[in-house]
Amino acid sequence: MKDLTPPRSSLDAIEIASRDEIEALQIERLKWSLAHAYENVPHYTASFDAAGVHPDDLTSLSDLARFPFTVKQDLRDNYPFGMFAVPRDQVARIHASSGTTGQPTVVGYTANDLHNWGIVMGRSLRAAGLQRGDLLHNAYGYGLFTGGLGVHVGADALGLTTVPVSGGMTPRQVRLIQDFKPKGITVTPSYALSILDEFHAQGLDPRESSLEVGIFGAEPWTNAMRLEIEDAFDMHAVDVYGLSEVMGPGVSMECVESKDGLHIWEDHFFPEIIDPDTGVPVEDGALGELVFTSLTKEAFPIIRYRTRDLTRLLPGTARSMRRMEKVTGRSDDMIILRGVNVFPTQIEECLMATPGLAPHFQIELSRPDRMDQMRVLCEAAAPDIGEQARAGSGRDLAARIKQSVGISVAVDVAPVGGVARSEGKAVRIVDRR
Ligand code: DLL
Repeated sequence: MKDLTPPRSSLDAIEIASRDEIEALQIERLKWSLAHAYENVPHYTASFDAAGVHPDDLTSLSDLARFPFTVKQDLRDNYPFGMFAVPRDQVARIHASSGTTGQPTVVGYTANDLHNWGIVMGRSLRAAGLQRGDLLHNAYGYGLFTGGLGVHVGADALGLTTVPVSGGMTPRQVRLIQDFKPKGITVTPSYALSILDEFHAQGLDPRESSLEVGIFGAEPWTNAMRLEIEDAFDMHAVDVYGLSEVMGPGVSMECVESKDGLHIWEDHFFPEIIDPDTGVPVEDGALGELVFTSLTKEAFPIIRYRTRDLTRLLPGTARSMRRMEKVTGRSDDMIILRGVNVFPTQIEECLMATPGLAPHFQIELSRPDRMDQMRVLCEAAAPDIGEQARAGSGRDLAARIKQSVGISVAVDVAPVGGVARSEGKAVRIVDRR
């Protein structure tokens, strides 16, 4: 793999500023953001008043802890535009969650917000090793989902040549990679695996492709998966994080030279980690729920938004801004199986360590006789692996899960192609309880 470290001279000054400079900017912007939300969004006026706090009460960054949280239900209650802080005709773009599980949540951006999104997402693509003039194959979905258009606005800001292919039509993905020779690909890690399979199906060697870096996010993935993908494509694999409520992709990004967690672009998004049960902020380094406050957003300011994502804050390394550890999972996706907490990423780690198995998997939960049961559906790594060998790999995986996670699960190893493929975010848990 090539060294893709961006020259230090190409970084924004704030990326390598001192902590004092960063904090001075944060406090100034935080005061603006709290006042902007309080004055323009009835929800924040009411919630601050109810908590007995006023934006003027904030004199230090730690004072933020006195302000109330915002949760997804608040967005639903204000559907569609009730959380906007500017008149509708100043909103340049709207995105929304799919709404398959309930009321969709709607977010908006002014032209200036889109400009700032370009700054943070462009910075993220640069941190991955891309520079002006490079070709990017963008396979995140375009549409109401923020992935496709969010990466796109960053690619424009950085001056890349973007192929806005979006998700799906996997044979065409491979064809365009072969023909256009992109340097970078932006895609969910699970869909990257589908593209990988398609390379093999077409008799092509993915290691011979032009790709030098993959920028993966929108769903949890492990370091074991990173190694698998890096080896399969002979390219770097780095992590990008974000969520619609806070902006979209480009809230935090891993640097290609360090691959040690994701630097949060703290000049636009202020992070906290809280104890999910008590809501009390914890020290940097401790595991908890990630909470974000936007510092510059005009159309949709967000104050202390509870992401439900579990991670910890770590000091800066390749950049001065703090890092977040790779997300373990969402608290919503935590399975409690007979008293043991389990995340799909733990199953992924065990799977990746088991020989003979492909990296695709799904977890099925059922309750046959009042006891919760977990079944892991995965598949053989190669078509010539027979039934007996598959059963053997299944036993291996079950033993590994028992040993490292502490739960007994059933494992089914299907022939190649037996696990449903994703074209975007993978569905890891099928709950039949
Ligand atoms: O998934 C934004 C995005 C698009 C990020 C493309 C990265 C790349 P939402 O659809 O609102 O936005 O989903 C946000 O996805 O709260 C996390 O639970 C999860 N997520 C996003 N990035 C990562 C990541 C986009 N790198 C939700 N690792 C978040 C783990 C992630 N989980």
